[in-house]
Amino acid sequence: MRKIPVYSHPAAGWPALISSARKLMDYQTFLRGSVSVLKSNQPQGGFDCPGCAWPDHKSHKAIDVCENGIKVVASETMTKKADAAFFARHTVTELQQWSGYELEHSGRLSEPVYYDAAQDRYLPISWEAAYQCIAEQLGQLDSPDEALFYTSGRVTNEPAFMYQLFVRCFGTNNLPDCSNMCHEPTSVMLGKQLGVGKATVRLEDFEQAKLILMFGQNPATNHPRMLEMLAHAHQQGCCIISINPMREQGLRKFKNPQKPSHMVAGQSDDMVDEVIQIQIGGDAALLTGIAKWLTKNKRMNQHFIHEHTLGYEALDVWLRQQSWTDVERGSGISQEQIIAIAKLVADSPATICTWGMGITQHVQGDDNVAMIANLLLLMGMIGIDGAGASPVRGHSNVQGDRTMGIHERPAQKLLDSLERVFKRPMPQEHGYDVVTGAKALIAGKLKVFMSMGGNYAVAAPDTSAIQQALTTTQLNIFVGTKLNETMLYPSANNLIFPCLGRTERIVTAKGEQFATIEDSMCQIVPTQGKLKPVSDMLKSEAQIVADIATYVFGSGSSIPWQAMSEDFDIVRDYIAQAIDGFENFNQRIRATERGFHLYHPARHRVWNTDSGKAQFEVPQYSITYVAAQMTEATLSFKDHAKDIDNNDGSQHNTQKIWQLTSVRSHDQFNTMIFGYNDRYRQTNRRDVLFMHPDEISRLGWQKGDPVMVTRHANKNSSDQPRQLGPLVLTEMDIASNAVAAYYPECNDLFDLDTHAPNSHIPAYKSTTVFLQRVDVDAGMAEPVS
Ligand SMILES: Nc1nc2c(c(=O)[nH]1)N[C@H]1C(S)=C(S)[C@@H](COP(=O)(O)OP(=O)(O)OC[C@H]3O[C@@H](n4cnc5c(=O)[nH]c(N)nc54)[C@H](O)[C@@H]3O)O[C@H]1N2
Ligand SMILES: Nc1nc2c(c(=O)[nH]1)N[C@H]1C(S)=C(S)[C@@H](COP(=O)(O)OP(=O)(O)OC[C@H]3O[C@@H](n4cnc5c(=O)[nH]c(N)nc54)[C@H](O)[C@@H]3O)O[C@H]1N2
Ligand SMILES: [Mo]
Repeated sequence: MRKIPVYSHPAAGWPALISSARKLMDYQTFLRGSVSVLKSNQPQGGFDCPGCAWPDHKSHKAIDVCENGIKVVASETMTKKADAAFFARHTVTELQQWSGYELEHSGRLSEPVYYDAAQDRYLPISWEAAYQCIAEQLGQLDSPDEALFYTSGRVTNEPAFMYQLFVRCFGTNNLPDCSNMCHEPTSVMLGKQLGVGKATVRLEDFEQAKLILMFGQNPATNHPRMLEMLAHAHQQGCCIISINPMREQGLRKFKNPQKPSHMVAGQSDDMVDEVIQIQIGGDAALLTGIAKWLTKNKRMNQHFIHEHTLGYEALDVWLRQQSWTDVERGSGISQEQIIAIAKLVADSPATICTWGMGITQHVQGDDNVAMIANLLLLMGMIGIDGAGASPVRGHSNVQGDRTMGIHERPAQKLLDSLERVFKRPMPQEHGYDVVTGAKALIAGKLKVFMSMGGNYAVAAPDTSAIQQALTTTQLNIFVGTKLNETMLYPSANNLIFPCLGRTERIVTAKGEQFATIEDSMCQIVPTQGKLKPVSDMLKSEAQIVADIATYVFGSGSSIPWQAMSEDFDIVRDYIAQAIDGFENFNQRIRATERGFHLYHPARHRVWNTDSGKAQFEVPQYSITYVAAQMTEATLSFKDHAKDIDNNDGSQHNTQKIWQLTSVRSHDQFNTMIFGYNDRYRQTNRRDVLFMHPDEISRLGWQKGDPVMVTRHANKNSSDQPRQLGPLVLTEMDIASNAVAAYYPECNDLFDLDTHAPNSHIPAYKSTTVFLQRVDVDAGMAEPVS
């Protein structure tokens, strides 16, 4: 019996758009916003939406926008400014107390500022004085490896290429990026198994697919434009299965803004045929069960396996060793149900697997991706129409940034071609990623931190420790559009540079420039902002990189930094020489309205792997890893139970161990909190803990109860137990051992030592916690309405 009230309004559609329009009004930028939205994701001189990385449909519908794209655009186009007057009104100590929502609504960063410790305030500084300071501080380092250069995935290709070039010319590969926290297991494992760490599908494949397995994704909130594709596929008879511990309401019904019958007559499409409510961290076990049945019953594609792959025998041996008991225990799904999915897979002539953070952000994230790739290879589902791997990237250009060389572990080929094109040695030693970089920061090994966009400390685990570490460096440089909590823990020299956003015009001495991005399906797309910049003191990211490079290397550098920043064609000519697949970049990007598709060898069954074949991988972790973690945590909890102040009076209630996952709400873009309403999950606050109503009553608790969440110390380090709360207990149709909270407020529950082995992705989607109901009526904040 499900007691959860079901969200009965369809996802997207006019209600969604109207709600966004109201948001735009709130942002006092309706006009600016609507002008820019109408140009977003449109051919000819529009900008690529700075929201998610889902591709644009080739038919260029009149308005190819979504509610969340509108919010992201509204956030960027707001006219309110966090300017000198704003910083004069608020000390940094005061701003440290502000929520993500309040910081987001403080407005656009609009002039360069530095931290003045005496006044505890940010004060204006000239660009020249700031660059001078950077050149001095970088010049004083004992080694270039004492500096860390982070990137977030909104940065377009041209500035990203210049930035990695600057960092490497400076002498380090310390180039972590948000990818390290996002689809890194995808990049690492698909790279190893298929030769390219990117999607093998194109949008057209969704029109021909017969089965879509969607793992760990909430597209109604995070990739709304994907819904239209899913609805279309579904209408054509494609079976869609969502594998998710949560029954995400936004997927149940979908109103298509492109369909008059939906917008006017109130009809809607059902999106998924079935939700497999898997246990958190249970995907590898589920995929093992499916693969086990397929191989045992010889329903795999033997011809493809023989022709194109290596490693089948080892996988087959391993699959035989896995018992159905373990498969069921690891996934929380019955053998019968798993076999039913396996039969669908066996019978489908064209299967796509799509996945998001529910797959990657686990200790077993690498294994999860490997098992998805294994499944596709078993069935020969790579290199045919309507089939393939569809990792769905987050930030609009996170994939492009990596292609441009933002990578702490660059391929030798990239370093060699940079050396050839720029005629200088490139650093060979691999650099720090997000996790190892944060640990080096905390250990005091880094003296300079630079952030090209993003909110490093808040997005990473161990937020407080990273914030404290940032106060101990010699120099921090933040290039961003909005103030955030990473910028509020200043070091001796601390600079914030405001930059132009995607929607704004980049006008240089050479005229108006357009940039490019790469979407989640390897399409290189032009993007050109159309709005007047919110302040005339903003610079483009390319300009900022060029200026820093000029101050650091002197104006006699053989690399024409300034010319590149003034004329993006020059950058593109270098990219064409240095990066595979970009030959004749300038011509090709102008040849068609929507850019071009990068050559993807695996789509053509060309395997750029070590062996020259596609490779099966055997998982590294036991498929009962999560269940074992829970048993271990239960035992260690019992040891400590007597120390715990159980206000509830009932031992039983607190002895259960839960898996906690962290998710995004409908009103945020990562750490940028637009509002408090999570429409499809029906909550108006962010301090919530989602739990199944049956579990709530089993505990004898009630919805609305304040609950403390405690995580055990990581036994592999000198870690301390971590607590979060009180959170408001909230009903959700979620798997029985699972609870969920919002990212990033829960990030101090996660530690830098718990991550996947190869990709180092933090385990944001699974950590064992125990819960205590507390009695803090007096202390609970009122929900925000
Ligand atoms: N509006 C909006 N759009 C966004 C973003 C945003 O914050 N707001 N962020 C962007 C970014 S950077 C990214 S990476 C994407 C993220 O997009 P998604 O991957 O959709 O993001 P999440 O909300 O983190 O989590 C996805 C789902 O994983 C499920 N899940 C949790 N644990 C497990 C598990 O063990 N197994 C399975 N199968 N599922 C699990 C959760 O229930 C949730 O439905 O969205 C991008 N687009
Ligand atoms: N617990 C938990 N933690 C997570 C996740 C999770 O699911 N759970 N998800 C992870 C994922 S998938 C990701 S991608 C990371 C995100 O990590 P980040 O990419 O670091 O975080 P964002 O919140 O996207 O960054 C927001 C900031 O980017 C700046 N910005 C916005 N637009 C621009 C621009 O055009 N140019 C520049 N230079 N700056 C700009 C603004 O100043 C803004 O404050 O978080 C990760 N952390
Ligand atoms: Mo992401």
